[in-house]
Amino acid sequence: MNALLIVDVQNDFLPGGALPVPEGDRVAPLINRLIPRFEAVYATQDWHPADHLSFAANHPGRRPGETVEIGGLEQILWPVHCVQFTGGACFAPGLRTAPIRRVFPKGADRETDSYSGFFDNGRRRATGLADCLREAGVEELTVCGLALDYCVKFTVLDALELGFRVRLVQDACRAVNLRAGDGDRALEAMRAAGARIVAARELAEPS
Ligand code: VGL
Ligand code: ZN
Repeated sequence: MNALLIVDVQNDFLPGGALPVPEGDRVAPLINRLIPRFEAVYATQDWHPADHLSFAANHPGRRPGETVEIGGLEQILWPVHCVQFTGGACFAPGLRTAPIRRVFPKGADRETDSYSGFFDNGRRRATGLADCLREAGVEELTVCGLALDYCVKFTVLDALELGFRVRLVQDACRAVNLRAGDGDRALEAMRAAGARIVAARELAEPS
């Protein structure tokens, strides 16, 4: 089975949100048109407690974009975003969420960030997504969402390592591009690891 995985299409990642991804609002309409092509649709949701250590605000004197070390892992500091049960953590209003079978929250542990939808950044805990996909008989995963150079990239790389075939829908993703070119480098890393990079029109129902 081929499933669609929608990564972190949440208010805080849209223009005007706390951690805005340029053109992040463009992906929902494309994703809505992809959804009917899939037997199963899953989503991840960045889901942090207010005291999460990925927030610069929780490190006095530090600013977003700086890095710190937490528990032996390098951590980029972000603006406060996707705090549990706040509007910023909600799915983008334009996204059709009814067809989503199951949502996998990530980043709930204060000490550990989680870019991948499968594991936290220290690979200490699984979210349950891999088991869920295997139980459902999913062999190929089609991935879209935000942000291309963080959560989408790490989700795709883990999916490949776990043995799923992966297609990445390039135009249904947008990058943060903290450094210019991050999005392009992320695409190249995913391609090199075995992902097929496709465009939404190759998958969406012909109209
Ligand atoms: C993300 C940075 C911090 C993402 C989440 O969804 O790509 N990026 N938290
Ligand atoms: Zn986050």
